[in-house]
Amino acid sequence: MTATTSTPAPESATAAGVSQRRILRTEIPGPRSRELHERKLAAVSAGVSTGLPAYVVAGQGGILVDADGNQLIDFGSGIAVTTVGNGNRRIIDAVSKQIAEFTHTCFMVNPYEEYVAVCEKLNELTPGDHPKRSALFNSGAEAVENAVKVARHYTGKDGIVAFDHAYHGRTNLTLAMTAKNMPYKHRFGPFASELYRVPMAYPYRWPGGPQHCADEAFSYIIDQIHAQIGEENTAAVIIEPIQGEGGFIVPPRGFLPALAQWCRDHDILFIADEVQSGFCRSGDWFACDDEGVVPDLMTTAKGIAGGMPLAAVTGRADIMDTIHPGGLGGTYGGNPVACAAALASIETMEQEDLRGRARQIEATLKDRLGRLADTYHQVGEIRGRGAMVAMELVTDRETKEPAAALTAAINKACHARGLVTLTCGTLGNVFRFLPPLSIDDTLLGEGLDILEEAFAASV
Ligand code: PLZ
Repeated sequence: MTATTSTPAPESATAAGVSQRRILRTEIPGPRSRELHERKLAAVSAGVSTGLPAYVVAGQGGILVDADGNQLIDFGSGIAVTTVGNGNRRIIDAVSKQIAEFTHTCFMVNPYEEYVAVCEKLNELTPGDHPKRSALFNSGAEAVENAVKVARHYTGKDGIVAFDHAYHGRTNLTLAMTAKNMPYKHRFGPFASELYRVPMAYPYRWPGGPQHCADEAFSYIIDQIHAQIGEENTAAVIIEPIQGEGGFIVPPRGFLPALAQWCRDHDILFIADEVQSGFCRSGDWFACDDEGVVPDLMTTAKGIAGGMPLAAVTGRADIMDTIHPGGLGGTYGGNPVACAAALASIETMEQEDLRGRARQIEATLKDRLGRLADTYHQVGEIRGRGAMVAMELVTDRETKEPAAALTAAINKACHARGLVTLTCGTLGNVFRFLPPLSIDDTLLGEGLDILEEAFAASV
């Protein structure tokens, strides 16, 4: 089965080099990758694991080339990072030019235009017409840390509310906000204090049923904040508008606007963590756009700079500007090469309508996954938006018992066939799709054919 329409990959994605075809020359991983993996085991901490140890030597559009010359179809984008695709001509040119000019000054010492231009773009593209300011950092976790710093400083309050199934990073403060124990938190505590967790509005598993999820979750959460923390002690509520690592959980319509409004009514900041869902991934610039939710602060990273490390906090000018000069920063934050990549990546998103492309990918994914669901009772739910779609697997649709072993088996079977796939979910039973938006329809269709094969071979 292949996708019905065939859209050629955007021009800048296929500028040179790697053919957009899956090629299997050896088993996966092949001998050269296995050799490299031996070296990895001897040199790299065991704590840093690799999902598919086929060592990459090149990448372009929807293809990753490994050390044995295999060409793998990429359905992961390095966890939602290479949204514009590897080998993007605009990024290569912008980064090469910037490297030749200068690579680093530290913006806090000697400033440069690229940093300012990225902040201008962020202020323009993020939700809301109000005056905004941004600050740049290196990683999603660092952006989240800084959003919390800003929220506490501005409100003079300590309490931060995060959700079940949340993922916000691996630093000590963000681990306190991340929900899942294994592998993230296990024996890494004690964690930062004044972090509180409330249930997520998770329609598929909401005890009262999906139709009651928005209202019941909202009232339960605000009651808990009132009773256990107190609005007057709560600085911010932080939420991923579509949860990423926790299982691509999409809150029901109405939940996010109600929560944002309640926060506004109680002088609590509403922080949207769009590190994974942002920058066209969900079919909008940001997942908040879908229901017109305007956060006070937003964190971004990943897709912003096409693989160069860059992250940001963007927020209301009155909040961001209460911080004293020197209160925010870091040696590398807003590195000029990363900023050049961000400007090129945002230009690509604008020029090639990658929001539209994400929606086309959503239609193809949902159509093909829907057919899988007609065949296999293990597909419990298909959800997500744009090129951020997942299926939750269960052993039985009635009991909704999570099928983590099956999820892992299908993932492995995809890998063996040259398809780079990722799983997620607190219970390890969610299969997620995060292809680069520069993938062409033929590769997307072939990847989904492989998924069907892998599913059939694993059930
Ligand atoms: N907030 C919503 O998705 C990173 C992590 C993978 P960093 N998600 C992928 C892993 O196992 O480490 C993420 C996210 C959301 C924050 C982060 C953290 O971003 O750039 O990894 O620090």
